[in-house]
Formats: sequence, C-alpha cells, structure tokens
Amino acid sequence: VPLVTKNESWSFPKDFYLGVAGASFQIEGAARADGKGPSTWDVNMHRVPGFATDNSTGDITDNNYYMYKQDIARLSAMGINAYSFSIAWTRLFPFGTGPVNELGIAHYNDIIDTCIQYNITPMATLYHWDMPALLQNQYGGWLSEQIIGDFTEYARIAYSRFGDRVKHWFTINEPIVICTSQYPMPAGYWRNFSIPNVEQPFVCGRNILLAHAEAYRLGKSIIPDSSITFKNNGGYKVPLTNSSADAEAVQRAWDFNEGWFADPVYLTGDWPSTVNDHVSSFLPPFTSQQKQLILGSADFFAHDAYTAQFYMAPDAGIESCVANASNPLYPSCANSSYTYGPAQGSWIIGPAADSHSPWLHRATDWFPAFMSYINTTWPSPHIQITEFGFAEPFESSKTLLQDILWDPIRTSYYHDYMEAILISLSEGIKITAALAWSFVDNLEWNSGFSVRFGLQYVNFTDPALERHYKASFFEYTNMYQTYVEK
Ligand code: PNW
Repeated sequence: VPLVTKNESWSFPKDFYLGVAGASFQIEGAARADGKGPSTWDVNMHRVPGFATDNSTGDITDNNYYMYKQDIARLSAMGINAYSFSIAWTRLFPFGTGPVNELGIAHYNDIIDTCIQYNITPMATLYHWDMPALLQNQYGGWLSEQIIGDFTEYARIAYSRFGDRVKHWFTINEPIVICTSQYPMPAGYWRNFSIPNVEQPFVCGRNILLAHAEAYRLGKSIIPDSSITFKNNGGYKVPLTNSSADAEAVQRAWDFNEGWFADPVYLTGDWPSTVNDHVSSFLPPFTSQQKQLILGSADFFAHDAYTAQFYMAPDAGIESCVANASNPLYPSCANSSYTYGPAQGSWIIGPAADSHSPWLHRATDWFPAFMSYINTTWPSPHIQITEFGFAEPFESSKTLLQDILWDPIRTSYYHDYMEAILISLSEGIKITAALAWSFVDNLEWNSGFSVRFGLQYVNFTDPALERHYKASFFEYTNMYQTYVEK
C-alpha cells in the first residue's frame, strides 16, 4: 500500500539534498577526550544548577564521537545523501586560540572520509554555539571584537585541513539565537565585562556579522569551489490583520529577527534602519569598508524554518511603543502570538497541543508563503532548509520500544513539510536541500534529554546508546523516494 497518493505535478530535482543535521555539543559526548577543551556549554551545564531543566551535561550525550561510523552507515541505509554536522572549535583549538590539536583534526577527517565512502555529502558548520570557555572568560566571547580574529584563525585551519573534501560550509548557526538567548552568560560564573544586558545582543550581533563576513571571504580564497553562508533562523510572520499598524509591526519583527542578519548580507551591507536607530546610542555605525566586506558574503540562503507566528501592533498602537529595556516588547515593539482572535485562541497558526516545544507549532501550511517571502526579500541563487523538525511530546513517557518508535505526530509533520517543499518547488522557488533536525534524539540544550527531536530513538539510561529508527524517518525518506525525479 503506497503511503502517499502521488501528486504527478510535484517533484524533487535529481540533485536535491535529502539530508539530516546535528551539532557537536548535542551528540558527541567525549567531553574530555583526545585533548578537547571546555566550551561555555560544558562549563554552564556542570556549574550552574538548573542550567538544563533535567540537569544534564554534555559529557556523554549520544557518544557520537565514538559511534559516528555506525551513525553515518545508518543514514546511508536510509537513503540520506547529505550530512550537516558541526565542528567543535574546542577540539581543534582546546584553548580557543594557540596550538592546533591534531587529534581533533583526525576525528573530523574520519567523519568526512566516512561520509564520502557512503556517498553522503558532508556539510560543515564552524560554530554551533560551543564557544571555547577560555575565550568567553578572557574577553567575553562574541561580546568582544577580538573574537573576529580568533574565529577567522579557527576557520582558516578548518578550511585548509578539510576543504579538499568539504565544499559546503556554514559559518555560524543561528546568530539570532546566540545573541538574544545565550548572552548575558550566567552571572557569577564568568568574568563580567560590564556591557549593559540590553546592549549585549547587538554587540554580539555586530561581532558575529563581521566574523561571518571575514570567514566567508577567507573560505572563498582557500576553497574556490566552495559554497558558504550562515544559518539564519526564525518563523514566518503573519500579519494578524491588514491594518497598516500590523504591517509596520510585522516589518519590525522581520527587522529584529531574520532581517537583522539577512539585510546586511544579502541587501545593503548594513542593518535595517529600525535596528540602526535602536543601537545608534551605543554602537558605532559600520564603516563603508565593513559594509563592503559584509555585503554579498553568502553564496545562497540557509534557513532553519520550523514554524510561524501571528504578529500585530501593541493594543495602544505601534507609535505608543517605545523601545526600551523595561518594555515587554523590547526591542521590536511587535506583539506576537500563536493563537489570537476576538476570543483569544479562536484563530490558531497551527496545531499546538501536540508539540513538546512551546515555540514549535505545526505551521507547514504557511511554508510556501515563507519561502516566497525569503525569495523576494533576500534574493539569492538558491535556498536550503538547513533545519526543520519536530519534538513529539509523549515519547519520554512511553515505555515499550514499539510504542516509542511509532511517532505519528512527527510523522505527519514530516509528511506535511515535504509536501510544503514540493509546493514551493512547483511555484518556482529554488530549494536545493532539506536537512532534518535531527537524525537522532540528543541534548536539546536547556531542555536536556527530555525534548526529543530525533528521527531515531535513543534510550539514554542504557550505556549502549543503541539507535532505533522511528516511523517518521521512513516517512521522510518515502516522501523523497516517491517524488524524486528518476
Ligand atoms: C535550533 N525558535 O534552534 C538549533 O539550531 C538546534 O541546535 C536545536 O536543537 C533545534 O533548533 C531544536 O530546538 C532553534 O525559537 C531554537 O524558533 C529556537 C528556535 C528555532 C531554532
């Protein structure tokens, strides 16, 4: 029995990347192996009580540091043809700067070679949030311009050691999330550089943008046939009404989220004017040299696209909204909601109750509009969906393996998402990759191991950490096999 009734007018191009994504800190474990230095996540999870809701650490996670060969083999067995992984900066440079750790290089060399052996295209991310602890403590990590040189030096080593085989590079994963939710670092555990909390996101944003741009230019010079960008993220923003106030609120929401990094890279070399107005009292404007460096520092558009939200002006009107730290809508002055309407909740953006992550509502119906928005707002040669996925709520309470592996909600999410990509493709939007988050249950940052995004199940209380395919994984690859041009 076919799992889907095939729509003959849809197809994935032959060279489409059917991929999966993961990140070093969330899967590798081996936190002290082979000379690895500590990252801020290692330190925070060990030293700050409650940093993860279940007090997990990254010491073991999926033990992917030791199990990558079987992980890659299992992807190949499912027909996956691209693997997006991140390199732990602290494995290449245990101290953030200084001597290169050859054992770290050897590890990623072997991951890359294993991918190639299995005909899987390796895609590498340089920074997926695991800041070397020493750099955070020395100068505040992304809060100091000093990071630009150190990040570029790290990038130089990665490009020159892996670039003969890795042609797909992401410099930084989700700058918006880094700058708005990972700073300030927990008080008392890190040196205080006395940058006011409300300024930190924008100081971070400035240094990330410059570091990305430098790393992009360097990558193109070291690997001329490479494809490089950063991973932007966020949800589609749907105006609640067609009032001009809501339109303005939606625009501000784009400006302070996707546009914060996409406008400079794809459009102007500079931040949106709303953002510039907001930061002008504490940050210098970009120089024309810096604008030149930033503008065009991407070969395509990479977006982590999970969900959507309604946006609207505050009740008293957008002109009533002053951007300051005590304003709950700081700094965009746009209100957002997943459910809204005359009787609050009568309109919903997508089913909510079946998600384990409060920010992740099933909003695949909005996806084609989202892609068309990206395509017209930030033109680029093509778009990759560098993350999408779903956490099913009840998995952690199930006990029988056969029940756990039957994940109907995630399965329907993947089904609908693949259809949404097919619709976008049929509308002429050039999407070249789908990279599912994630190929295995893993350490979901501050939510620990309880929130499961995996296409494979892992019992974290069993030291074997055996992987098991979930039903959703089969749906994901079936959708691709059904629709790929033969
Ligand atoms: C991504 N949002 O983060 C990260 O890149 C992954 O490491 C993470 O495990 C995954 O999504 C699932 O959470 C996001 O609020 C965090 O829209 C927040 C959002 C999106 C992505």
